[in-house]
Amino acid sequence: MKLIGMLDSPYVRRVAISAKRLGIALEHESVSVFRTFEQFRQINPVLKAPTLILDDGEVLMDSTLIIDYLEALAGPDRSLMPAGIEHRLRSLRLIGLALAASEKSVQLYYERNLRPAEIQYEPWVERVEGQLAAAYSALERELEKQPLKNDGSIDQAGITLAVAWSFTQYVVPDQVPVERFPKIAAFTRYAEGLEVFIDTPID
Ligand SMILES: N[C@@H](CCC(=O)N[C@@H](CS)C(=O)NCC(=O)O)C(=O)O
Repeated sequence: MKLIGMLDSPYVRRVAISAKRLGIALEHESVSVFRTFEQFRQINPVLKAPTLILDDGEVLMDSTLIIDYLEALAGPDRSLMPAGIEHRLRSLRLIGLALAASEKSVQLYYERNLRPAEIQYEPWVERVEGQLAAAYSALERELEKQPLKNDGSIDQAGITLAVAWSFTQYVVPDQVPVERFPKIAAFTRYAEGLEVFIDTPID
C-alpha cells in the first residue's frame, strides 16, 4: 500500500506514525497537493492528503478513515485505541480537539500563504484564531486533569496531539506560545523523542 502526501501535513504524519505503530508497512510517496499539484491530481483528482492507494488500486482518503482501515487490518491486539468505554471516550475527546487544532492551523496557514493580503477577511481570521486557542486550551486542561502516559508507549490520542502541536509550532508558532501550554509542550517533547516520531520527521 502507498501513502501519498507530505509529512508536513499533520494528517499524513499521523497516518504514517500510526501505520508504523500498528506494524503495517506503507510505501511513502512525498507528493504535495500544492507544489506537485498535477502529479497529485493524477493519483487522486480530489487532491486530499493523505491518500492511501491499496494494492488493488482502491483509493482511500481522510486520515481518520485511513487509520480506521489500518486498525482493522492490524487487528484488536495491536490497536492504538483503548477498548474500555471510559478510556475510549477520553481518547476520542483528545483526538477531536487535536484534529480541530490541526484544521484551524491549516486554515490560518492557507489564509496567510495562499490568499492575497488585500482580500484577507479579518473577522474570519479572528474566528479561526479563537477556535485554535480554544482547542489547545481545552487540551491543556485535559492533560492537567490526567496526563498522557510517557513510559515509552504512545496511543492514537498521543500521536494525534503531538503531531498537531508540532505542526502548529511549525506553521503558525505565534498563535500558541509554549508558556501557555506547558503540558502539551512537554508531552510533545516526549513524543518527538520516540523512535517512531524521529523516523517520521515533519520536514
Ligand atoms: N480531514 C482530513 C483533512 C485532510 C486535509 O485537509 N489535508 C490537507 C493537507 S494538510 C489537504 O489535503 N489540503 C488540500 C485541500 O484541501 O485542497 C484528514 O483528516 O485527512
